[in-house]
Order: sequence, then structure tokens, then C-alpha cells
Amino acid sequence: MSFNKYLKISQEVQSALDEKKPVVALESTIISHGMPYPQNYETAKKVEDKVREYGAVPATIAILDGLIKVGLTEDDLLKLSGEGNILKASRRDIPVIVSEKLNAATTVSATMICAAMAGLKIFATGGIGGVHRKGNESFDISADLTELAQTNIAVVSAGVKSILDIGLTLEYLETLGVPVLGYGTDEFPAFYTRQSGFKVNYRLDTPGQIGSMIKTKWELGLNGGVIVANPIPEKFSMDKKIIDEAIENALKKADEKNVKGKDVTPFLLGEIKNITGGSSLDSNIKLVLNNAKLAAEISQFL
Ligand code: PSU
Ligand code: MN
Repeated sequence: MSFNKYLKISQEVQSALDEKKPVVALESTIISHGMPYPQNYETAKKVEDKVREYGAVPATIAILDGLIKVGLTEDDLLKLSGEGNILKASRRDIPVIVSEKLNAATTVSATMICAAMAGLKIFATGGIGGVHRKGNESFDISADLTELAQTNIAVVSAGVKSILDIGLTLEYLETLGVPVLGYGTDEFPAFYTRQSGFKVNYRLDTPGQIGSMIKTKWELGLNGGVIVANPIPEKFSMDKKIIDEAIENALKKADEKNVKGKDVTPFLLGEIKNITGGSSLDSNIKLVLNNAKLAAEISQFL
């Protein structure tokens, strides 16, 4: 394919693909723009270990010196974790970052695109982007959603944070034809908490059923992703009141500072982290590991 010259698949990932072994893609925006150092580096490593522990090969994705890398080295992970100028790449950013040979962490949308180029099928992350609150006025709707409508990658997440309008996000996904599955839950989870007040489309209770549904979708020629919503384990979930208050304060500050565009989500995530101290970061790490485990389990059935 014409994109192959821009793609560098690691030896470990390539061997797994050749041998038809399961591979789980992982994003890098969560490393560069979602967590502070050194927790980001440690978490990136732990997530890869978790995927291996459950029998799949991890493929963390980023664009480094303009090369789309699928499967990163320790040096790559360190570079993404540090203070250097790492951009945030969604779909629209990829061509410039590649042609100008820049460095970028990939969001859910960009990771899906790069993972699909490499022939991967499933991807684990923390939370996906969606329709922001007052999105009906600002039109701030993450490119993650339109990517889910067209690119054949299943995404395991812990739902979306209530920095977004969860109801509008689910409506938008329905319009785009993206199925939202609950793993062992009827309720769509809100990242830090297991409940959001909104239902998933379908509840499936085993990785095998989820794998079978994903395969069926693509065999039917119904292109696009699937959202697998995996609630944070009870013992790591946060107090709803504390997190809601932190989110309200973060939203207020973003408004005052007139934060716009691609800076909105990283700004809000950073503020929430500052307001809640280490507790939200700890929950965040735990839920990402939980998603990596489920993605590895589902990957055996794809
Ligand atoms: N939401 C989170 N944590 C994250 C992100 C979103 O709870 O790390 C990141 C993901 O990489 C996601 C991106 O794809 O932010 C969405 O950014 P935007 O809202 O600008 O589309
Ligand atoms: Mn946005």
C-alpha cells in the first residue's frame, strides 16, 4: 500500500501478525497529554505488560520523526513521556506531522487509523473523546466519534468523562451507527465512576461474546468501530460528588481562559488532576490496566 513507506511496525508486532497471534493497539496521547511524568512512563510500561500477561502482543502507537510507529521501544516511550515538544495528533493532523517529520502522540482517532494501517483489530484506552458540554453551540465534537463511524477497530474504554455531555455523545454515536456494548453492565460508565445515568445499547458478559459480535459486524460489511464500555472496578472508582465538583471547576476555568480546539480536553484533564490531587490519577491508571486486560481477552476471539 502507498502508506507503507510511512509505517514502521516493530519486529515483535510484525511477528505476531505473521503468526496470526492476537495484538492489542494502545494510544499515546494518554502518555504525552493525559498523565504527568513519571506516572505516564510507568503506566505505559505496565499497560504493555498487562496485555502480555493476558496473552496478546501490545502495539503502542505514535508518530516519531514523521514515521508512524506501531510498537514502540523504551526510548520512544521515554521521549513521549518527557517534556519535549510532542504534538497531539487526531485524523486531520497526521499528514502534516508525517510530511514535516514531527513528533506526535496519537489520540483515539489517529491511533485507530494507524492501527488499521497495520492490520490490527482492537485497541485499549482510558476514555474516548465525545460531544463536549454545550457542544450544540461550540460544535466541539471529538474526531474520535467520526473515526469510530468509519474505521474497523474495536475500542475498549471506561466510557467517557463527564467533562463531556454523555447523553449527546451517545446520541451522536447512534446517528453514526457505532454500537456501544457494556461489558457486564447495562449502564454506560463515566470513566471515574461506574454509573452515568445512561444505558449502553447492549450488555454482553463474556469476552467471547464481544469478540463474536465484532467479527459479525465486519463480516456483514458494516464498517466502523465498536465501543466496548468497561466500567472501572468498584474498589478503584471515585466518589461522584468529588469528581463532579472537580469537573465543574475545571470547566469554569476553561471558559474563563477561553481555551479552544484541541487544547480543551488536555486542559480539562490537567485541571481535574490538579484539583483532585493524586486520587484521580490513581483511578485513571487502574482503569486503563483493566481495559488492557479486557482488550487482550477479546483479542483472542478476533
Ligand atoms: N479523554 C480522557 N483521557 C484522554 C483523552 C480523552 O479521559 O487521554 C484523550 C484521548 O487521546 C482522546 C483525546 O482521543 O483525548 C480526545 O481529544 P479531543 O477531545 O480533542 O478530540
Ligand atoms: Mn475538540
